[in-house]
Amino acid sequence: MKKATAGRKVERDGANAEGRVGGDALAGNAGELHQTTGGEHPPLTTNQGLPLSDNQNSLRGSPRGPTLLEDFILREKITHFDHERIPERIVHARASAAHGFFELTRSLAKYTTATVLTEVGAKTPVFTRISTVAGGAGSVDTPRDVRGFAVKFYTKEGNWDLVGNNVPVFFIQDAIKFPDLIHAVKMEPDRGFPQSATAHDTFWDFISLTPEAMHMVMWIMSDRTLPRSLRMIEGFGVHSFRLVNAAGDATFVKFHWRPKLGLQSTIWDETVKLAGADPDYHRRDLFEAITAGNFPEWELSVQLFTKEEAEAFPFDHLDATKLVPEELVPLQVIGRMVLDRWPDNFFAETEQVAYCPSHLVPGIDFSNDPLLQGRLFSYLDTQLSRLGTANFHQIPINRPKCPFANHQRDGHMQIAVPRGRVAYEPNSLSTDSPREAPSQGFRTAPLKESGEKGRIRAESFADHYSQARLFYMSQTSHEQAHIASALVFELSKVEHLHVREAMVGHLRRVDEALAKRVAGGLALEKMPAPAHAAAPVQNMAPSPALQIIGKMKVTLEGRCVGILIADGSDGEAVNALKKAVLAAGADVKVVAPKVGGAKLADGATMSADGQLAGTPSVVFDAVAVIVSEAGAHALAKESAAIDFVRDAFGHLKAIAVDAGGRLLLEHARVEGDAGVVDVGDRKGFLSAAKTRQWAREAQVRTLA
Ligand code: HDD
Repeated sequence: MKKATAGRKVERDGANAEGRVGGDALAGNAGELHQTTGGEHPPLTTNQGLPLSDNQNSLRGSPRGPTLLEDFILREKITHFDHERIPERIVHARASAAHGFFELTRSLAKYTTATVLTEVGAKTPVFTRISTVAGGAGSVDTPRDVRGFAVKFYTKEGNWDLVGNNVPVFFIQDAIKFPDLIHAVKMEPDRGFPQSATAHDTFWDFISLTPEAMHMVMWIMSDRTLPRSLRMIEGFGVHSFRLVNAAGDATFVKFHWRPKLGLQSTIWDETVKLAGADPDYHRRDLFEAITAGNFPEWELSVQLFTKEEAEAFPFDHLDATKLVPEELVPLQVIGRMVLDRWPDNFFAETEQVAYCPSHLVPGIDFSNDPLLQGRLFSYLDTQLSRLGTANFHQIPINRPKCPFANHQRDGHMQIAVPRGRVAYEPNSLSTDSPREAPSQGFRTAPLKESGEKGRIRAESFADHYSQARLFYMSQTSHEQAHIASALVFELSKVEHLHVREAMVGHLRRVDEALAKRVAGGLALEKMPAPAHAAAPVQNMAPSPALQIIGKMKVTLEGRCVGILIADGSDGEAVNALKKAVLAAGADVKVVAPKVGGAKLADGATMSADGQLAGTPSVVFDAVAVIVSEAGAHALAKESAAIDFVRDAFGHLKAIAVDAGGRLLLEHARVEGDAGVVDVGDRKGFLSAAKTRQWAREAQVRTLA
């Protein structure tokens, strides 16, 4: 009979045969064969520091008997595991984040005392989290959704959180509507779907009854909510804030982040397919860029205006559904943000980071925007619920990098060990306890208030359509078509006819032609009456700065080209193209039917970065097909290869082909146009790849 040693630890080197009996040898230690060897591994311990001798087997009454309650090691491990999750954010649960720095290039000393905005050349550490809004933490990266753009500046004077979005306006004017808005957009409560989508009844029902949302609706129906990369989105502080100088004078300010790589979006069909091809598309893209040293960068700009200037605007800038056109108040670039370090741990940093619009520094102050005022309460309250303690500021990602001291004490998870007798202020018993600092401390900039107390919406907030119209009218014709088509798509998912009609009624106030296109796309029998407008709709001068196409940078920098190869491909042609694309600043990935690679015409093997079935062309900005005639015939039988070229064409991408590649296009019934270029014409391909083939769109889909 074997010795009763089944539960005993097997030696790491596997030499001790004594313990290798029964389940121990089979289940317990099979994985050990693959553990790394060498290096200095510290002993595995419990949370109390007790070294473990066995992490594979729980304590059992006999080798095949019950597990014992005595097994405190098992219980500690499982208990901790059971408590691993904290409540996910009610909005903005899905996100990616990175560390970096903000460098000031132009001083705003005339307007503010905030050193982060006055010390040119100083680098302030930041942690930036970019999120979707509606989906849960495990939802895909690419729904049609607004992106949150939250930056924590660890300044010398405390943490400043600029918690914005990639859209400069918001759905509602008053924070009291926020829970309704979010309940409307989230999964419908009786059925639990759709996840992360506005295309459903409750969202559009709420919107159709909320005219102030129309401006933001234009933005979310545009391709702004379908970003190509998180590195290619803009960010906005949305609200007006105030900068306060040493004399106590206040100037209104709006903050804008502009991506160095230019603004770029995908198109709807591409986005839908991306969600299946790679649910982590944006996270992977950001991770790969940062780990490769291609650090994403944004310029920070401000719009500055006085109270008197604001009074002359044809809208109220305290209303978060309004933007200040940059043609009216130009942007001034004041610095840059570079994200150069991926977090070490997703939970500890990206999940536990706690942003609050109420985190600001001396020299920056709030405005009376009623949405902002409500946010000042909501975020702190949310962090208490999410992180479970008022001591969340002690978590490393949230801790200010400047000294901080006060008399707040105790509470759950208190990490600090305050010394001394005194925990109050004023006091006469201590010589070194923290005291208020009148000269350097935060001061609220004075503002005279007068008027009637009450639940009253200012009359200056009544114009809900003029800027919606401004946005729509400022777009190129391609972008207008995308907005109209997005509205048709979304409203087609709405079951209630009266909601569809109500929305078209609103669109009639934005632009009659747009309303007609959407009504046509929905096949409405008759045109609904225009919605009531509480204020006359103004015709504002178009603002080209609101476009995407106009702002797309003609570049391959930060983009990626996919080259499809197969057995028999011309390796020289592939390498020459690779070299040219890399020189233009883009990344290159080779796709082949098998990930191990393909046997080239010269007999050499070229390895692949992706398998064709799992690497569709949607993940690339432009593609090339370099295959032999036999290769083309073989690929013609693969739907993944046909989809590869058809989608690249349908998504308006440049395609480089050799003779075999052209053959595959023929099989896919892709006729070709100016964006389909011979692989030898590298200059032609690079120039086509730097943009989209907009002229092709009418050929490949019917837009509203
Ligand atoms: Fe909010 C999170 C941006 C209005 C209440 N919001 C959150 C985040 C961003 C924004 C980027 C994620 C922060 C992170 O990465 O952790 N929110 C905005 C913008 C708004 C806005 C730009 C309008 C201009 N939010 C808004 C209102 C309320 C909230 C009016 C409530 C009255 N937002 C929250 C929240 C969240 C949040 C529930 C969820 C998680 C969190 O705060 O930390 O408190």
